[in-house]
Parts: sequence; C-alpha cells; structure tokens
Amino acid sequence: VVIIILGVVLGVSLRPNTDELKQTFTDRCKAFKEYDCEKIWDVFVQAFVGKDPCNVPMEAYNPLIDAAPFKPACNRMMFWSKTKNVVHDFTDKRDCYVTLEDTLLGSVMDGLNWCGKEGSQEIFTTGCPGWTDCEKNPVRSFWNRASAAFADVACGDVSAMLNGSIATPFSPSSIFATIELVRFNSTRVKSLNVVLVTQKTEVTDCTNPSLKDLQKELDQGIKYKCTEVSESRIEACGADPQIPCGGCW
Ligand code: AVW
Repeated sequence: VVIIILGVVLGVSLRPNTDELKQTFTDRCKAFKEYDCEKIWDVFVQAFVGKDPCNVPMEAYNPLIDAAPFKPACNRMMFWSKTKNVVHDFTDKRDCYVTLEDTLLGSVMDGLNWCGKEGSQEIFTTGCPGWTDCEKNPVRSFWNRASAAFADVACGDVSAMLNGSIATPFSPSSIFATIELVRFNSTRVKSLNVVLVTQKTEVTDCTNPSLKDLQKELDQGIKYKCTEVSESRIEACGADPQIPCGGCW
C-alpha cells in the first residue's frame, strides 16, 4: 500500500499500457479538431475492457461508430485490399481520395493493438490474440465494424485499389470482399472503379477470374470498371501535385 501511494504521489503509472494507448489515441485524435477525443476514448474502451478478448463481436463498437460517425466523401472514397502501403503512400501525399485510415477512427487505430481481460479493468497492448487466433478479437472486430460503417456511407464513384501482383486480387476472405463490397448500395453508389496495381512482373490483369467474382457480388445497377495502373505511375502521381487527381489514371 505504501509503495502504491508513493508511486501515485511520484506520478508513476499503475497502468502503463492503458496510459500509453490512451496517449497515442488522444494525440492522433487531436488532429481532428471537431471531435471530443476524451469522450471517444471512453466509448472505445467500453467496447472491449473487462471482456474475453476472443469474444468481442463487431457490434460492441456500435456506440463508438455513433460517437464518431463517418462522413460520406462522394466520388473520393478509396477502398483497398493487399495494397496497404501503395495506397497510403499515395493518399498521404495527395488529397485525391479518402481511405478508412484517413478518417478519425481509422487513423487513430491504425497499427495499434489492444485487448481487455475478463474480470479486469486493465487494457493490454501485448499478449492480445492475433488476427487469426480467434475471429472475435477486439482488433479484428474493430476493423470489421469500422469498414462496414465506412462502406455504408460510400457514394458516387467509388474506387478500390487491388493488387495485380498476386493470383487473386479479389480475395474472397478479405474485409473488402466480405464486409465492404457487399454493402455498396446502388441507390448511393454509381460506379466501382478497380485500380489494379501492376508491377514490372505483373501476374494479373483486369481479365483475372477473381474480378469476375467481384462483379457477381456487386449490387445490380452499380457500374463496374477496371484500370491497370503501374505502381510507378501511382508513385509518380503521388510525387507530382501538378497532375490533377482525375489524370492520375
Ligand atoms: P488486406 P482487406 N493477420 O490487405 O480487404 C494480421 O487483406 O482485408 O485487405 N493482420 C491481418 C490479416 C492477418 N491474417 N489479414 C488482414 N489483416 C489486417 C478496410 C492487416 O492489418 C479498408 F477500408 C492488413 O494490413 C480496406 O478497404 C489489413 O488487415 C479494407 O478494409 C488489410 O488486409 C482492407 O482490408
């Protein structure tokens, strides 16, 4: 007891994991000025703290999505699968498209790990279940829920950057396939433009069979387009603000 009191007096934290995650969360959140980051943090914590880290359903994050809803960015929304680095290298440099990771919740949680434990109020940032260890882990459920909410507000001409260097650019088990594409609603979404990122050793083009599956899954009435774009072209467009967004590909 004496040590704890001394620790508190000296400002030594009893919950280093909680403090560190909260610090990262609020630092990143503050870049989005119109939001109450303290409140959003409290709502976030409620989703998983005190719970079995393999039994946090995506619905646990409903209050979080309500507290920081996604705003539709018609004609500018960019989805992606297996292209995390190339898409964000581009969106970090040019203000052409908005990915989930450019929004408040997406950018705050990007790259972070977190979980709780039954019977404890503590937050852990290590020793948490991995992505595939159990499906209902707090991190995976967050990305599923956030991706669903982001796709729900998709509107106008929507883009998706897929990887042309792999055999199956439209992976049926991906978040893009299972959560996002199936939510595109033809009353809101006019077209889907697949940007297939190719490299010198391209293995796939727009005739890839998985892209046929994609078209089958797409709500009737949404127009489909596929454009093969080399990774170097995307990088060049990212580096040159003179090229208009619509002229990149
Ligand atoms: P992805 P998605 N182990 O590139 O379509 C650890 O497959 O799924 O694209 N982490 C994983 C694993 C795994 N087995 N699988 C996926 N991830 C994590 C939200 C990892 O962080 C956006 F709106 C990887 O970089 C996109 O349109 C990330 O999930 C869409 O979902 C993406 O996996 C991209 O998801």
